[in-house]
Amino acid sequence: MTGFPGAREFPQGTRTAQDAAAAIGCAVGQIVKSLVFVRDGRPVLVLCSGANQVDEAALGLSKADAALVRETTGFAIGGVPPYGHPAPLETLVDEDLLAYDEVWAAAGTPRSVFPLAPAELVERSGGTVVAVSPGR
Ligand code: 5CA
Repeated sequence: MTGFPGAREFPQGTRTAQDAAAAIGCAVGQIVKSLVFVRDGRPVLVLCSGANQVDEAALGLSKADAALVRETTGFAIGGVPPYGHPAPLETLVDEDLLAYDEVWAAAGTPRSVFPLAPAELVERSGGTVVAVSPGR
């Protein structure tokens, strides 16, 4: 948990979006899930609201396994931050996150999260804003 301003540590754990929302006392939709998928053999990071599910078929994505998550982001599942990875990574940002003033993302561990404005999330991740469940 380094380099993420405002990061907070929760001993009870923030491994899942539900855990994080309960610890912080915010809506589950305000939690940023940093999920790694594969498309055309390349990793794609989806920054998804904790309230949503990525429609893998609609976006042409398949789930990465734990080893690829680690290799791609440098972090283990449960603590993957939305940016600050070893190499640039194609990134999609769930449009529903933009409805909030503040969202919270993992700060590199399963017990730490940090707050930021959604516009900052888009800017720092270099992500493209999309509907993660188009047609729903
Ligand atoms: N710290 C929390 C909130 S910021 C967090 O990291 N949530 S998360 O959603 O970004 O990370 C957990 C996600 O990792 C799960 O939703 C699931 O999609 C994925 N995951 C969990 N176990 C595995 C696994 N064995 N292989 C691949 N992905 C997994």
